[in-house]
Amino acid sequence: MKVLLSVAAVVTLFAKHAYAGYTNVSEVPLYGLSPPVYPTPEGEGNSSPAWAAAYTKARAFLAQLTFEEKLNLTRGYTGTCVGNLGSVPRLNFSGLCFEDAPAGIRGPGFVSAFPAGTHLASTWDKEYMYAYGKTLGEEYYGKGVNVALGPVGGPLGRLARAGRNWEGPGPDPYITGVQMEEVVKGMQDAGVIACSKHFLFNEQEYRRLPNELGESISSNVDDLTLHELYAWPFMNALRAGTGAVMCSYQRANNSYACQNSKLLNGILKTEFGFEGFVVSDWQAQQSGVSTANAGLDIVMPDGGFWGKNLSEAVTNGSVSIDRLNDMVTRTMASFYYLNQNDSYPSAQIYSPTVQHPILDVRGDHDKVIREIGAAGHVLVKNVNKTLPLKAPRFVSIFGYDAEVKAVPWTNPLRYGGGYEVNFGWNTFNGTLIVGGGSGSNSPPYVISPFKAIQDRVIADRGILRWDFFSENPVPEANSEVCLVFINAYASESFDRLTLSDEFSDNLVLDVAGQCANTVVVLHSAGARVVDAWIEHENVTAVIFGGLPGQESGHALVDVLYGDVNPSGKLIHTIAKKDEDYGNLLNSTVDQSAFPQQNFTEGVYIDYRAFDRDGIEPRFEFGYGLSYTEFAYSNLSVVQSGASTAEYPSANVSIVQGGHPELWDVLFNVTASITNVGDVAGAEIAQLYLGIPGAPIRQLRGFDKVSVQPNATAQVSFLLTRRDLSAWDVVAQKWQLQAAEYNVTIGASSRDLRLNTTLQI
Ligand SMILES: *[C@@H]1O[C@H](CO)[C@@H](O)[C@H](O)[C@H]1NC(C)=O
Ligand SMILES: *[C@@H]1O[C@H](CO)[C@@H](O)[C@H](O)[C@H]1NC(C)=O
Ligand SMILES: *[C@@H]1O[C@H](CO)[C@@H](O)[C@H](O)[C@H]1NC(C)=O
Ligand SMILES: *[C@@H]1O[C@H](CO)[C@@H](O)[C@H](O)[C@H]1NC(C)=O
Ligand SMILES: *[C@@H]1O[C@H](CO)[C@@H](O)[C@H](O)[C@H]1NC(C)=O
Ligand SMILES: *[C@@H]1O[C@H](CO)[C@@H](O)[C@H](O)[C@H]1NC(C)=O
Ligand SMILES: *[C@@H]1O[C@H](CO)[C@@H](O)[C@H](O)[C@H]1NC(C)=O
Ligand SMILES: *[C@@H]1O[C@H](CO)[C@@H](O)[C@H](O)[C@H]1NC(C)=O
Ligand SMILES: *[C@@H]1O[C@H](CO)[C@@H](O)[C@H](O)[C@H]1NC(C)=O
Ligand SMILES: *[C@@H]1O[C@H](CO)[C@@H](O)[C@H](O)[C@H]1NC(C)=O
Ligand SMILES: *[C@@H]1O[C@H](CO)[C@@H](O)[C@H](O)[C@H]1NC(C)=O
Ligand SMILES: CC(=O)N[C@H]1CO[C@H](CO)[C@@H](O)[C@@H]1O
Repeated sequence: MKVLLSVAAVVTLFAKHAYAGYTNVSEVPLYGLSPPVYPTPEGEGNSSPAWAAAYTKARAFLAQLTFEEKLNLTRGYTGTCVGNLGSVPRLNFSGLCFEDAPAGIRGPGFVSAFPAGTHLASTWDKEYMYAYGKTLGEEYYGKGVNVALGPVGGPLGRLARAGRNWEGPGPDPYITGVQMEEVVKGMQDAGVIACSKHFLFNEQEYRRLPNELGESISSNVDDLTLHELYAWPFMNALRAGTGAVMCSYQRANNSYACQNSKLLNGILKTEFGFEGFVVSDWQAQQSGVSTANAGLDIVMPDGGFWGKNLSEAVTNGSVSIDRLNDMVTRTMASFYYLNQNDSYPSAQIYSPTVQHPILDVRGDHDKVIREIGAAGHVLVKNVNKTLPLKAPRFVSIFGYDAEVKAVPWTNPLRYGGGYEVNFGWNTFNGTLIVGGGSGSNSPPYVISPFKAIQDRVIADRGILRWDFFSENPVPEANSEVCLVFINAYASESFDRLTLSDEFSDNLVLDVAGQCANTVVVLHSAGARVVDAWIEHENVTAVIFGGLPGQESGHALVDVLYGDVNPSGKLIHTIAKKDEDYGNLLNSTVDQSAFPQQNFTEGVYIDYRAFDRDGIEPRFEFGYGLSYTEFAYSNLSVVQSGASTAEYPSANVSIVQGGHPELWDVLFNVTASITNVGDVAGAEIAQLYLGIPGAPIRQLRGFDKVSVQPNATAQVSFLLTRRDLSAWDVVAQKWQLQAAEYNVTIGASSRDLRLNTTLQI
């Protein structure tokens, strides 16, 4: 692929490495502007033999198409799927079916409701991440869906109250990258094209689209932050082979993301060597010629600004025929890359108002959903071994979040909320298993906490008392344990107004005031502050239950009763109060015609900011308790044979995912983890790296090991060239520094157990 000299290189000549001389990145010349990068590099299939073979087939297919047929493969039509690519009936090509979403197919029956992305991330378990992608992919395959609209790696979670933070892993790019990579692999091993989204900087819902006030919000992000934070996880998704990428709604450096040539032609298709196709988010296209030339390949859900206009634009030369051919070649290459020409099932998505045959694609996915559900629960408080419960005979249950529903649903397809439910929390809507909007799913059933606990209490020959509605329930004096269930809802299309709500806090305080053994379970779509009651002497245990999907109650009971020893850890910082997130709390509520959101904090979001500013969180990133305890020892760092030259070699071709040497392993770091408690458990050991000039600690590895009591297991972290590099804005390359790097192994980002340094 051609090397394009980007204006970013010119912009950044003012600065060496970081933006030297500037304390405020928004004062760097041309900040907030998006340099032009044209033309779109043609997809070539150079990344691997599989891509090369796919391109050969795609070109042969293209060669048979008429002009009209080519145009048909760049746009959506109304149909049974959420997105329906035009067809070529003459050649028996029936188009491609696109469906939502990242946590389960949204809409049809007989599909599973998986845990949300944030819940999966809380497991810190690569095998679960892969299994999630694989089983979810099997469901898409079973329904004949060609393109699954996930996984999500953006929003990353810059703003604590942003509405869609729960769809993807969380505000750390490393764990987000690992999860995207594993989910893409799993989905595509099942045969479905993964569509990694949203590219890029879709960090708030407020004014994400143009409206009567004016254009959408512009996320203004400097080049270093683009690379080290927001685009980082997409590199993993691309390396894993993602066949599609979705461009986002909002503007990026004042140019709409779906017509942003720097992002699509420059970063994605040149620097990251993307071979597949870019599809617009639904109605995200804001112009015709500009989107085509900036690298958009498919517009959804209809013809948008293309259709007849694209035909005219190609005819009059505003868009080249090569660009049109490239759009179609890229799309068909992904189709062939996944071997979808080889007896892929035809799409069977029906409207719920039409009687149709049953197509059950769930297999035994409930098992892995339950396991991931349990592994994603995070125990944050457990006084005097309150948990696990020891077969209590008198159990009291309180709170709207304990049972499936308390009032009739207004829309049965939008379980747990949706676009239409515009409030920051949902008092009486029942237990929360997933957030709202297009990232929601369609549960075949929901195991509520109440159901699962009741089954367990019955087996223990106990009794239950419950009250889901009162604001001031009265526990019976005989209660051995009082379980209080609350939640924090969030959805696509609006940002949250608070990180807690008074109704729920009062409910906890009310129960705790009367019950000496109060256990709080909190289902939340994003961070939720808990300081109103966390230190209450009667609140003896607290579980962040996340968004666990259809097996919610089972997964919880597995943890509550100790059948599964909790090992989940927080994937975002829980602050003591909303304001501790500072400027990273709210979305920008800019009423101007060209609203701006300057990402002047750079890479300092979540724990990076709390560490820099010395703000003590309530629970830090990476925190979570177990029913046992672990000791850390034997830290060792072994350098591999790979080159530690300052930059990756110049004369190596880019493959999908970027420069291949970025993935060379330079160091192997190992440590020993000993279970010093009395029950078996799993520990997630975390590696934080101190790169000179960067935040004091950044996650660059994690490893989960199961360890029997008194036994020791080894954890290992492989540090790649990219892990150790900083983005050099002048050279436009990842760069190692001849310096000392701090290596810290911890049980969380603040519970640091082992230290060493490595020298490059
Ligand atoms: C950074 O500079 C911009 C533009 O001059 C200004 O609006 C903003 O307030 C500055 N931010 C800080 C934190 O100084
Ligand atoms: C954002 O940055 C631009 C460019 O430096 C500056 O003009 C503007 O005032 C900044 N906006 C805010 C809200 O800081
Ligand atoms: C374009 O796709 C639509 C929808 O599938 C189909 O009805 C139409 O026949 C196709 N047009 C051509 C030229 O093949
Ligand atoms: C399209 O399918 C029909 C029916 O299966 C078959 O007869 C025909 O040969 C196919 N055409 C092409 C171009 O593959
Ligand atoms: C924990 O148990 C010990 C011993 O029974 C007791 O002294 C202590 O008060 C308990 N702590 C709390 C916070 O309940
Ligand atoms: C804790 O619960 C007991 C009832 O068991 C109650 O008497 C006491 O006041 C509660 N403590 C607080 C601080 O509310
Ligand atoms: C933004 O945050 C502040 C607290 O820091 C709060 O007072 C204000 O109401 C918030 N605005 C919105 C729109 O949420
Ligand atoms: C890393 O080192 C450990 C301990 O020597 C070893 O078991 C493991 O295989 C190494 N991993 C790689 C990829 O070299
Ligand atoms: C490494 O840690 C030491 C001690 O905390 C600190 O002074 C130094 O700045 C750190 N170096 C880097 C590169 O983060
Ligand atoms: C662990 O080792 C200690 C000391 O040797 C021993 O007392 C204890 O019983 C062992 N625990 C288990 C669960 O094996
Ligand atoms: C790691 O190094 C820092 C700085 O020297 C020190 O404060 C800390 O105690 C060390 N941690 C461990 C676990 O050794
Ligand atoms: C669909 C539904 O029941 N929505 C309710 C959820 O809870 C809120 C807040 O109490 C109510 O206002 C909604 O009507």
